[in-house]
Amino acid sequence: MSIPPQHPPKAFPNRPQFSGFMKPCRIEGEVLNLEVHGEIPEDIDGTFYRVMPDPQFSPFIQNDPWFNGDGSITAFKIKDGSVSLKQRFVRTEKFVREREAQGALLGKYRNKFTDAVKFKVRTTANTNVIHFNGRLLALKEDAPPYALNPHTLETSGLYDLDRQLPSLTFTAHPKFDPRTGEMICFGYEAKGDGTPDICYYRISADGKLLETVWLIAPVVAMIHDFAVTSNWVLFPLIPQLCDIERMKQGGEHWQWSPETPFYIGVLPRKGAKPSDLKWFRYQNSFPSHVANAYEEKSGHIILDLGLSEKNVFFWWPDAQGNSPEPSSIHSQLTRFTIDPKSEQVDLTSTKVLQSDNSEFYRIDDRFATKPYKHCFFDLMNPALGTNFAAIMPQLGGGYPLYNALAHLNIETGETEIYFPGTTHMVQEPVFIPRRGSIVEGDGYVMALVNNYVSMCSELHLLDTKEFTNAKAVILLPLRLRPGLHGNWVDAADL
Ligand code: V55
Ligand code: FE
Repeated sequence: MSIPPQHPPKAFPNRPQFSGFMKPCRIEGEVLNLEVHGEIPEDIDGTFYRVMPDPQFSPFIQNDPWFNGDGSITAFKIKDGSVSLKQRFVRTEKFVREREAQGALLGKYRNKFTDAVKFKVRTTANTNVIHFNGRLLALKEDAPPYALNPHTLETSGLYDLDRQLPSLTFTAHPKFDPRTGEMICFGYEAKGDGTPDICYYRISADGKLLETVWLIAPVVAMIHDFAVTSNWVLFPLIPQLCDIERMKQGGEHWQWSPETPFYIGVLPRKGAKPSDLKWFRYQNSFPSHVANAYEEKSGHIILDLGLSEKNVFFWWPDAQGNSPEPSSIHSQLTRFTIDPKSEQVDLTSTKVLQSDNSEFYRIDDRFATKPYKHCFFDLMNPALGTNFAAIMPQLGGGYPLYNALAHLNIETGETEIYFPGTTHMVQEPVFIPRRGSIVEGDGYVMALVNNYVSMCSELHLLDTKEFTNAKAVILLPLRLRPGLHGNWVDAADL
């Protein structure tokens, strides 16, 4: 297929994912001294980086999903109680060539057969932004990272680890060992579209490739997030499957498969052979993000992640075209206990840690891979009092909505809720440790909030000692589209 760009660029489609709060933002720039209501504690000194999919141009294909927008990075720098923001698009090959052409060239989400031109790398770099080895890395699971300058947000280019990168792909959810700073990574469809190959690799804090293990998945499935303990890594396969023949015919990269179990691959974290990989199975379900994983004294693995009976990615239906009504999707923070030595690979029981519909689990990252008890996340509970009728015309669509932030104490089972307002929705939170404190969960939680009356974004800052009230609300003079992931980077580490 080859559809040339339109001159002048055409308007965005009249569809939910391009309407209301979801209208593309497309702004690059800087705002100093954002308006602060309340007070920002003096010990907060660092930058909150986050990324959103934000299409530079209107797509030439039908019903382009939110996940296909160009990666735009926002950096909120906080120092001495004041906040500034900077925002830049990642200069991906796609972005640069479309700007030259003055219109969309890339076709469907992860389907190169629908592009108007041939790309070397198709990625939009729109899913996560991490700080590693002096660089900011903009990640999407279909390609290597793009590296950016953490101060200017200028793109320096693809990050290939000085040509050491073993895989064509790099997860948007690498994990970090809190003690060594080692980055634990993988890529799936690692030998190209439709391949069952998984490449597992570890990178030292100073950017040296430590180990590579090539693996084969039982099905070509999306592996969006994964989990790491002291001695194991776990790969949860989402039953969204890829079929290269369907792609060649111009179809979708992904199709929901109700017949496919939820597979969890378990591999020793260090020194593994491909034959050490063991596939556990659970009934067909949708694993969303991982909160954390660790080992019990017995050697059993605890894996905490979001789990839904229905297809969370409702915009990629099953072979019959069926997908759930978005508001009927309910994902719960769920605990699997896995004996990695067991010959019994069929998992039959789980424990729901928190029963509300939730997503975007974050922890005190100093406790990643280790026993932990504090989890922060987004939840949707209509009973909290959101005025849906008032905000409906501006909601837009094509992505899930969450109306509150939660703090779960896993030990006591108690959940504290922060409700940002009756005409607001929340984005993914980040945790900021309190300066000088080594107590798990002692610090602050920050999240972007969509205000559907002002139609602008806000940053809400909470102290975990008083979670239900905001310590500060920082008003932005602009609307940022819903994003995916972000991270807090302390000034001392920049
Ligand atoms: C996710 C997001 C993506 C993607 C695949 O949240 C999975 C999950 C923003 O793009 O391409
Ligand atoms: Fe994610």
